[in-house]
Order: sequence, then structure tokens, then C-alpha cells
Amino acid sequence: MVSLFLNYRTMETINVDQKIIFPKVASRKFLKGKMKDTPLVFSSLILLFGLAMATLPTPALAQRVATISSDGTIRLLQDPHCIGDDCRWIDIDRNVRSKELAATRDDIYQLHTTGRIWRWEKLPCADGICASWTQIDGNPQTIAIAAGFDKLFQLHRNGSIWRFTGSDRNASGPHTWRRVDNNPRTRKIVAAGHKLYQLHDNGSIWRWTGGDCDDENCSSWQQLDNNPNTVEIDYSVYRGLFQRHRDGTIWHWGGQLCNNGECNSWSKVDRNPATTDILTAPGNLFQRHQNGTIWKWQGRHCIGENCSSWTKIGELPGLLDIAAGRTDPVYAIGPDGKLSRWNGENCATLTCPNWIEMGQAFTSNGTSRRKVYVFTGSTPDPDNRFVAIPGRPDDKDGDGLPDSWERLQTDIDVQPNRADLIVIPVMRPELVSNPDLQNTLRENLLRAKEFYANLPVCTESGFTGIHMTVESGRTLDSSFSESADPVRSYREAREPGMPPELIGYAHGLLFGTGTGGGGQKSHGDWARLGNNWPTIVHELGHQLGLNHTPVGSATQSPLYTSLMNYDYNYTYAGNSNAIRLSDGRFSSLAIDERNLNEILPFTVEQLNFLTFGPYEFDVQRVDNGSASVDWNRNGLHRERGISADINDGYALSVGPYNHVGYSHGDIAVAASDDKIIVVRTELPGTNSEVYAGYGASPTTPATLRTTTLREREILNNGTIVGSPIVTGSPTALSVSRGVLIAAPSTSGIQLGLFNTESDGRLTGSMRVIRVESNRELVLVKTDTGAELILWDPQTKHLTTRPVIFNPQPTLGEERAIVKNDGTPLISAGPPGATFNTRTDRIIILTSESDGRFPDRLKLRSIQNDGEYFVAEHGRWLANETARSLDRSAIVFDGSARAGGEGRYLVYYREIQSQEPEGSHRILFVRSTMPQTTGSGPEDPYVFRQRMVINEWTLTQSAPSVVPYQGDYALAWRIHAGFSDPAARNMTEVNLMASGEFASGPADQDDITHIAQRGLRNIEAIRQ
Ligand SMILES: [Ca+2]
Ligand SMILES: [Ca+2]
Ligand SMILES: [Ca+2]
Ligand SMILES: [Ca+2]
Ligand SMILES: [Zn+2]
Repeated sequence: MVSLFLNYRTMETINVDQKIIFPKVASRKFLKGKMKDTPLVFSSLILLFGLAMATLPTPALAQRVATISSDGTIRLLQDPHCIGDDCRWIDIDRNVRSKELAATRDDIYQLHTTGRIWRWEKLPCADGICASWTQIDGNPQTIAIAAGFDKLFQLHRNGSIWRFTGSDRNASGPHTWRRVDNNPRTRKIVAAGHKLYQLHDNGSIWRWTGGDCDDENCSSWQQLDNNPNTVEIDYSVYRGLFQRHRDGTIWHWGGQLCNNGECNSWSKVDRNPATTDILTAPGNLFQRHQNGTIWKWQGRHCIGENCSSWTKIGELPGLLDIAAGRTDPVYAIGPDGKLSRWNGENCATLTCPNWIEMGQAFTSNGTSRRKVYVFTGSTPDPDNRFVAIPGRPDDKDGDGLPDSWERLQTDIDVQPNRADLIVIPVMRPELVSNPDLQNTLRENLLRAKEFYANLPVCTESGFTGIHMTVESGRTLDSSFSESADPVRSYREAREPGMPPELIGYAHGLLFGTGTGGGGQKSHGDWARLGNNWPTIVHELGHQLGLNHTPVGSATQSPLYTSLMNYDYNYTYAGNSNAIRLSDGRFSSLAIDERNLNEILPFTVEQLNFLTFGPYEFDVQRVDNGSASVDWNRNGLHRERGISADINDGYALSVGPYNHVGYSHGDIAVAASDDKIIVVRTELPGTNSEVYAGYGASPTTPATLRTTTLREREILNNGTIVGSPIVTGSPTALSVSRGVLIAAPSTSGIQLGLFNTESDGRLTGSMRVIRVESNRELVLVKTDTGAELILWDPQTKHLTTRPVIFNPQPTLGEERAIVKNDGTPLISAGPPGATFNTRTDRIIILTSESDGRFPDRLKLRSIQNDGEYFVAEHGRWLANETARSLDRSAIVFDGSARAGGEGRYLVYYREIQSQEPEGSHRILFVRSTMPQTTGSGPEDPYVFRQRMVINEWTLTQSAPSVVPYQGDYALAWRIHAGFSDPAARNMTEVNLMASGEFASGPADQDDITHIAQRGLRNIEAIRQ
């Protein structure tokens, strides 16, 4: 599925789809519609609205239905899509003073007749006590409240309007209100999305522009109309602002402000004196007549006096109140206090469809209050964008389900006017016998359902969002249990798990007891996945045709702000509630990591998400329409033509790669012109499929093998030490005369100079230089030739010897590497080394104690002072997680693209466990020279570390790196625990290890893709 050569390996070999171990949450319970099988109503709701709140993303209030009865009881409907007896109403308050409700995305508020305002703290009434309310204001002047996406407003008797600023529950101190208007004419306020409107007693209509009053100066209002006939205004996030006149006419605002007293931007949409009120949904407008008929607007204005763009959808005499929502657009309460909702069918000439019963909404028969609310809640699109789902013959709602089939379904909640997505959860036997986890699953499915319901898509008949219908899968037999040996593949569970009659209509998801993240897909309608809602949304996203990257893109993009992107699949802009599908706003940009412009034609606000994890880029304003992103993290903005790895949010991407032969220890790589020379140790007679050791040692000596590559092509395999005498890691370095190779052996240091022939063969031989004790080695190039740095495993001391060509190579005098005070420099493991071509210094990467950790990686430059090499103080490479006991791989990049002082790239094996069998990731640090995270001598260069490729890329040895063809080649030994036995202990060589190579579109519009194509993917499976 993924075009990238880097990641497809993951898909193919272990077929893992989603990364990250999702934090396991306490089991939570709730009940939902058709899936009821446990009577835990009250305690489960406490868990849903209480504990879940504390530990998990808020159960969003978007599209929830709530009522106030005349006795003040406030009820919340658990699932706004429920049917009949399955509908559960939760009492959240019973106070005779309750007068009015309003809700932001996250909170429900109520106004009392006394003027007090209260916020619900998400617990239902229990044992007759409804105590879960916090008072946030107590002003007897308050007569109304209104709420938009994230703001609560109140209106005072004197016309002043106030904005609540104390929404942070954790903030101490009093709840505060700021005045946004002080006009005594104000009579009504209406809020939705990010908008607030007011209606004056003279009929004039005003829109808030977002500012507070400055003392008595309240200037943040724009006039939209001045018509004294206006009696009602209502605002739809997607359709705009409407007003109703005394004579029943309805008008739609066209977007122009009043100009010199002229307010001409209103178009008539109806002129019926029977109209008693209008109501908006996020995507539509409805009206009610005196006789109880309900009408839906078709979107056209009146032409002259002809206002025919209305369709009758219901006839409910005596109805008490009405409210409009999103995927189920209209709810009404009949004279018996019961709620029903429109089933999506229009009235025929003589009869109207029956509305769907939803249980007892009102608890008393009084005549006051009696209101029903649908909280709009969902994120407003600032551009009022609303993607149309194209209809076709026999599929008017474009959901890929034939309308004729949809009409025939009596047991499945689908409608021919609404985009439906049928989802079949199939459970492994262990989940079937675990009610707690089943309840978690129900809750997660409800969250996913809410997510798809709030997508800004719209059918031709005005239903917005995608309605997810959950239908139970079939029971799997015990052979599918997780404890079976071997476990039967999820692929095999599709046929027995999916109801055959729904194949080609529904989307299957296999769940076990795991609640972690991640999933795998094997078929267009089948995946297995963890029991958590972001993964449910993500896997269904795949079934709706989305990949992890924009189509045509090689790798991840930090600008693809989609939950399909590994960068943003559990959190976006620092908020786990804000995960989203991308609207494609950055689609005009391309990513070429070798030619980047830091100035983007988007505002700081639009790019602010980049300042949060996983990237934490610095973003600066340039002007009103553009901002600069410090792509290369060097502290300098507005650079052009730079090179940087900007998509390492999840991991460093490297590749392409090749497997070049087994190794039983560390690997060395060198590069000569267009060839890569790989040197590896082999332990004779060792089974590579099971070997989990460190490699060659004095007690287990090895042979030395070589492989020559041209890019990914293997040119030659050879042996340079054929008898098992090598006692440690080889090291290799390309110099002008050829390739130097060294390794410790039972008789001393093996050292040789080799020519690389055009067919890849190495010619030359090793000779022995006797030394007193076994050493670990690393060759490093210098301005004059080469040095061999030696590390003594016994004393942990470091020494260095120059390589002398005579003409065959030999080693010069050994000199100690000491600290400034003359004491020996001690490294807990063998050092890595490179040469800084800007300062002409050898740089070593040591493992040193910081007082807490004995093996923290430190960069030091060393300098020949004649008798010794003196190591300067140096700096920690990164924070205390950058620790290793291996010879780490380090290169210096002094090219122009690296910026002023160059940079280091370091690849090291993470210490997770000292056991050979322990898993070891390769981590990567990119250190741009002037940048440090502080000014003190103990401050590290950088904190930013990335894993290489993904968490399944584990190595059995330290990595090795070499500059190659303007980038880097990186080699390591595949971990002994790898799933494919044949690949264990294989030497893997990856090209382009700088990670700077992605190109392609930066973003794509997921929502349009789903609306126009993805919903119909199911048709291909039906055939
Ligand atoms: Ca359909
Ligand atoms: Ca449908
Ligand atoms: Ca920069
Ligand atoms: Ca990259
Ligand atoms: Zn995925």
C-alpha cells in the first residue's frame, strides 16, 4: 500500500500498519443501543463521564441531544443515533430553577432563573442526587446564555454581553468574565462555531469580530442589517446566517456588511405566514409551521415571489419543541414528551414518514421551559467548506450502498438519503468473554462514530457527516482464540466473522483483548486492530482509501495534518481530542528536502501546530500572509535553498537498503568512489538464525569477510582474514591510496591497504602489528593521513597511533589521550571518531559518566600537543537517554548545505538491555554546530533524537556509517529476535541515511477523497 521503499519492508515482513504503543487505559464501561448485554447503567455512566474524563479525551459533546423539562430535569441522550427502546436518557440535573442550556465542544452549561450559571462536571445524577455542577457566575442580571465551539457568552438585562474566560478547570482563582458589548438595545444572542451574533430591539443584527470592550468602548461589532421586522436570527456553521421576520418571511445573509445605513445583502428564501420558527443545523435550515409540519430548505433563494425550495419532511401535530442536528438533522418532541427524529425520507403527497421513536425526553407535563437542544459542538471550518458527496442513479447519497438496497434494510440503520458506513466489529473469543473490554469497545466505537458524524461532508439532500452504523459480527469459534497455538491469522477470521450478506456493504474490524494502538489490513474491508478509538478511525480511513502519506509522496510530511499520518495519529497540535483528517490546505506545497524555503505562504496561526510534537519547529511571523519555519533547526529564519530532514517526526527515514551477508559482530563500512566496502566478522560454524551474541572476542575469534557494493548492487564477496583469529570489531577507512582495514586479532592488530578493482574485488593483504593487549579500534581520516584510535577494554583508556605508509601501512608511536589536567580520558565503551574539516580536529564520541549514568555519549575534540593528545572538555551529545557502550557511528558534514560550522550526524545503539537477546534500536542525533540547548559546559548540543526507520528496526550490533554519493550509507546487523529467521544477523546496508530526500506533495485533502471516492470503495468488494 505504501509507495515508499523505506516503509514497505515493514508492511511486507511483519505487516504492521500503525505505530506506537497506545497507553493502556483503565477499562471503561457504557451501554449502547443494540449491543446492550449488561445492566450497569448507572455505574457505567459514571465511568464514561467521570473516570474517562480524567484519564482520556473528553467524550465530545458534539451532536449530543439534551432536554429541559418543565420541572427543570435536564436529560442527556446517550447516543443521538439510537432507536426506540434502546435509547438511554441520563438525568444530569433536577433543579426547578434550570432555565436554559448551552454547550461548547467540551462543556455543558445551564442558566438558572436566578441568573446563576453552572457548568456540568460530567457525572450523572446518582441516588437522587445531582451534585456534579460548578457555579461559574451568580449575577441576577443574566437573562440568557449562548455557546459556540469553545466560548460561552451571557446576556444581561441591560443589554451587555460577556465572555467567559475561566474555562481552564485547573486554573485557580475566580472565574472571570469579560465584557464584549454594552448596548442597551440587545435582546438576543446566537452563537455557533466561532461566531456570535446579536439582535437588537429595533431589528438590527450585529456580528462580533472577537474583541473585548475597552472600558465603555465596545467596538468589536459589525452591522449586518437594520430591519425593524426581524424577530429571530439563527446561524448555521456551514450555511450562514438567517433571519425570520414578523410576517413569516425568511432571509439569508449574503456576506456584505451594512454600508452607510444600506443593508442590502439579504436574499429571501421563503414567504409563508404560517412559519412559526426556523432552526439551523450545521449544514442546513429547517422551518416549522403552526400546523406541526416541518420543512427542509433545498438551498435556493426565492425567485421573485416564487419560493419553492422547501420539502416537507414531517407532520407532527402538537409538537412541543424541535432541534436540528447533523447526521440525523431534525429531532422533535411530541405532546407526550417523547423524542423522535426524522428518518431521512420526505413526505409524499398525502402522507409523511413515521419518525423514529427515541424515548421519553421530558419528565413532566408542565408548560414552561420544555426545550430540546442539539449541541453543534464540532469544529467549525473557518472557510465554511463543506464537501459534497456526489449522488448517482440509485445511490443518491453517494455512500456506495444502492438506495434500493438501503430501503430494503429493516434491521440495519441505513437510509437512502444519508451517507452510511456499516461497520462490523468481530471479536476474538477472549474478548467475547470479557465484558469490561467489550464495554471499552462500545465506547471506542461511539467515539469513532462521533468522529465520522462530524466530517464536513454533505449529501445532496442535506445530511452532513458520515453515519456509522455498527452491526455485530458473527461469533468466531474457539480456534480463533488468542491462546491458540499457533494463533490463527486475522486474515482467516474474515470469512467466518463477517456476515456473508453484508460482504460488499460493510467494513470489518477484528478486535482481540489488546487495547494498544496499531492495526493491520489485509483486504479492502478487513483489518485487525487495537481496541482504541483513534485506531478505529484510522483503520476505517484505510478502508476509505487513505494511506499514511499524500498520494504521490515518498514519505511522511509534517504538513499532512491527518490522523492517517503517523505524526498526528494520536495527537494534533498537542491535543489528543483534535486529531483530524486533513482538508488539504497545504496541498499547493511540495517537499524537497534538498531545496527548502523556510518562508511559507501561510500565517503563523495556520502553522502553529508545527510548534507542538512531534516536530517542535520554531515558527515566526513574516507578514500577514506568511511565516517562517526553521526547517533546519539552526536558529536562523527565512533561509532558502537549504537541506534538512523535515519529516523525522516519527523516525529517521533511510534507504534504499540491501542485505549483503551474515555478520556475527560489529560491521565496518568504507566508500571508494561509487563503491561501498562492507567488512564483517563471521564465526565459523555459527547458525545465524539463532546466534544472539556480541561477536568476535579473544575467546571466540572470527574470520573477516568483505562485500563490495555499487549502490544496492553486490559486486563481490571476499575474505581477507580466512582463519578465525579476529578478536573484535573491524574498522575501515578510505584514503587516497586505497581502503585501509584494521581489526584486532589473537596475534596483534591486523592492518592492510586494499585496492578496489572495477569488479569489486579487493586486492591487498593484512599484516600484523604486535601490541601488548587486546584493543578495540577505530580508523579516522585526518588532514595529513589517518589515525588509529585504540581503546583498552581492561583499563578503558584511549590511545592513538598515526598510520604511516611505507608504502605498506604501519603504525607510528602510541600516545595517550588525556584530559586537560593530564589524567587519562576514560570511556566506558570503544569510541566513535570523525574529523572536523572546518576546525581540522579529530572528534571522538566517548561513553562517559555524568555522575548518574556511566555511559552517556560525549563529543570531544582532541589535539596533538606532541607528547599526548589532549581532549577538550567537550559536550554531551544529547540528553541522558543518549547512552551507549558500543562504538557509535559518527560523521561530520562540512558541506555548504550543513550551514556555518557544519554538523555531526550520530547513529548509536540504544541501551535497552545489556542482555545479548535484549532489543536494541538505533537512535539518531543530528547536531548542528552552533546550537546547544544551553550555555553551560554540561549542556548537550541537542535534545532531538530520532529512532531509525521504526520501532521494529532493531540491531544486534553497533551501526556503522560512511559518506557516500553526497549522502551517507549506514550498516547494521539485524537483530536476533527478528521475525524472519533467515534475516537474523544479516548485514543490512541502507543508503541515504541523512534522511534528506523526500519529495512530493506536502498534503492532500482526505475529506474530499472520502466524499468523492472513498465511500464507494465498498462497491469493488461487492463484485
Ligand atoms: Ca446509498
Ligand atoms: Ca445511505
Ligand atoms: Ca533555519
Ligand atoms: Ca526526510
Ligand atoms: Zn495505517
